[in-house]
Amino acid sequence: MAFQNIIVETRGKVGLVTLNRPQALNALNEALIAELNEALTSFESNPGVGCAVLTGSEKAFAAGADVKEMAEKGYIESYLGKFLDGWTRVAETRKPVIAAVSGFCLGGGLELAMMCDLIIASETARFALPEITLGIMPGAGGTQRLPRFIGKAKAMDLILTGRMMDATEGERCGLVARVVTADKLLDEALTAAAKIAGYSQPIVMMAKETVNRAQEMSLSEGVRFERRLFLSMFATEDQKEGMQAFIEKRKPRFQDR
Ligand code: DAK
Repeated sequence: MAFQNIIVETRGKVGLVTLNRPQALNALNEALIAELNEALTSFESNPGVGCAVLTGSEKAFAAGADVKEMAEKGYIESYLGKFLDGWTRVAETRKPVIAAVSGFCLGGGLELAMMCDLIIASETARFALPEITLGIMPGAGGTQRLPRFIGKAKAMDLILTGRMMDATEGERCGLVARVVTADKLLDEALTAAAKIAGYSQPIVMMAKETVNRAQEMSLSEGVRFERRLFLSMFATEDQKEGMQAFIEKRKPRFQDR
């Protein structure tokens, strides 16, 4: 597929998607989301890719869903036409996805970043859910995911006022995993992704799935789920290799089985 709105590359075992609508600060229109989903699907089915990085430009990760595309939509037309369908693909990705965020990360852009597994931000990153200023509220998981990241008080603050939060505040309240200078952002994200991609792929995927279950389950059910998957890892060759390599003081050679 030839992409018009994103750039797709692989760097070793890392799949890299760069949102590329500079004229609209990477506003997310239907065509871009379809292309992103296509790229993620190709990474999922490629055994040579172990982790993905999703990034934008220095000025904007994404300034939200495309307001110009949305403005004239009506309810029945939107409902019947599955308007804005396909936005959950990132959250359904089984391999890890890192969001590398610089500049504006607003509305649907922040919702997209929160569907990734971790956010690495440059000092220039600005986060907001400004939908309230447009006469709507977040509609791609923002009201549900943001409080899980940063708690109810701060989520209410952001969602009801529409204000922007900088990277330092984002890291302090748990939205952002790491903050780096703008020139280091992509390197930092690619290095983290390469590290993840160098581990056993099924084990990484199980670890991701288990952490995500923590959002959906009670503690005791989650711990039980963890125990089941943990024990299953002793049926893998990679567990044998990982532990043997430790004992022999060498680097493990994981085979993804
Ligand atoms: N949509 C369309 N175009 C946008 C845009 C957006 N979200 N953000 C920026 N642009 C365009 C601007 O219109 C401008 O285009 P021209 O006028 O040059 O043609 C160009 O990008 C540069 O923007 P500015 O001239 O405004 O640049 P500034 O540096 O002055 O300001 C800004 C940057 C980010 C503060 C400003 O552009 C801004 O406030 N943008 C809008 C931010 C916003 O309100 N975002 C939230 C949109 S609502 C759902 C899925 C998703 C959603 C909902 C439901 N489902 C699955 C159900 C999401 C909704 C949203 O995200």
